[in-house]
Amino acid sequence: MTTAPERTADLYPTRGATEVATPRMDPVVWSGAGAPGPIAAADLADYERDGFLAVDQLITPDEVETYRRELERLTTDPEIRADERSIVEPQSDEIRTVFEVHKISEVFAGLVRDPRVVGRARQILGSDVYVHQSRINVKPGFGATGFYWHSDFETWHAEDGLPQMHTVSVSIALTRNYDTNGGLMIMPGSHKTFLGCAGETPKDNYKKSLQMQDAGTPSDESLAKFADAHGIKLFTGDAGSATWFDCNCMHGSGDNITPYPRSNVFIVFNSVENEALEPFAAPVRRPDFIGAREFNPVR
Ligand SMILES: O=C(O)CCC(=O)C(=O)O
Ligand SMILES: [Fe+2]
Repeated sequence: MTTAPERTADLYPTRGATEVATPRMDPVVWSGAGAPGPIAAADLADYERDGFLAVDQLITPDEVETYRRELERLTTDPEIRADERSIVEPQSDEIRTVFEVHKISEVFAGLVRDPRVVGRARQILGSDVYVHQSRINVKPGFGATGFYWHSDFETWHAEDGLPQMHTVSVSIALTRNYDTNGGLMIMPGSHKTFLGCAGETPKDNYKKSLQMQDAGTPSDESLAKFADAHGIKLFTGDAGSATWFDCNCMHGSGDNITPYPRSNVFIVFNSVENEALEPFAAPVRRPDFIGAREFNPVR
């Protein structure tokens, strides 16, 4: 098994024989208090405590239209459908996710560079940032499957080699999030504990885990403990609203059996000071379109 070089201590052990909880060793907000940026000081303090920050209207209705059209174009283009970047629903065979949209679409590349977007990421992480992953998620309704509970950092550490919790995600709603159509749920405050999961990572785990999570899945007992301690918050809001959340939040989403689609664009910013190393707990790296290996700062 390939492991990270000896000199890089593994702060967050995972995928061993048993589940292990480790207290977070890293800051949540990496810039000093009062650091300039689009996020107000009080909101930054809430983000530190809860691990997330909801923004009611990050982009305007006109912009939502632009991004929604682009999502439509990408998910109906046969060439993109055939590309390895596209993941389809296990049941219906419909496109569920397209990765690396900031590379295959000028429109989404522009969104990443938008000061309202990258500015908040820089402010939270206190440094220049690059895109570790970007994707559009489509939950068309009438039975699209959800994402089981997980910490993104658990996977990015184990399988992509991110050494520290110096990473933030933004999920921008392109359709309205009701309380019924499979919206994002986060356990507030869960980002302060790292839950190392039990079980070795199979080779090519990502192919399966992108459709249905297996390795890197917390036990029922731990999820119950986390939920009792932290509660569960569901994010609702209009298209154009956004949820910023720390890489170690325990989060997931349910199936969408309503007729109302739920689509979003999802961008993961990592600090340039936290470049991906070798996987900490997996035999091989995941492909670059899932975990970037170019660390060029967003300009
Ligand atoms: O937006 C969602 O439903 C959750 C997606 C998610 O957790 C992920 O893409 O890692
Ligand atoms: Fe996630």
